[in-house]
Amino acid sequence: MMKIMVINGPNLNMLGIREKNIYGSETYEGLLRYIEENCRDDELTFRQSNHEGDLIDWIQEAYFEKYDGIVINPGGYTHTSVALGDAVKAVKPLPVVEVHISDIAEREDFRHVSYIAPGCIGQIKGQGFRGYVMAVEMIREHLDK
Ligand code: CA2
Repeated sequence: MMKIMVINGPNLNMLGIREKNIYGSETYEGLLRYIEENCRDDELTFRQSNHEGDLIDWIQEAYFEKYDGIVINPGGYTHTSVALGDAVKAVKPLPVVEVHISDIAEREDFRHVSYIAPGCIGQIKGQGFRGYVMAVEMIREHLDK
């Protein structure tokens, strides 16, 4: 059993309300239920905030509270936040996996850049909600090695 923090960044609480063509029609609550149901063996802590500093505080909390890993969808901060990228690097060797519901490589150019990815053990994009479950599995495989 792993202790994993699942962090969602800005606007992900709006899932299922708008932009259903891009992110699907399921809500944020539906996302949490989906992850729970598919990661029954693990102890998951869910966090969501629209504020950059909250995300940084939680990354540090996961480190100090000895979590086994972090799954993070940093939302739009992915493409802007040096501070969030630094936070991920600061908690090394805690494994962090970056997740995007949509395929950011197939969208606008400004979404092709990630300030978070360099500190992560992996990035999963374009797999919908399943990406979060794949990220937990990626952490498990990383720790098993
Ligand atoms: O594909 C993803 O998961 C993203 O991280 C989602 C971010 C976006 O800025 C990234 O480039 C890719 C945005 C999340 C906004 O979610 C909404 C959901 C419903 C309605 C409006 C926004």
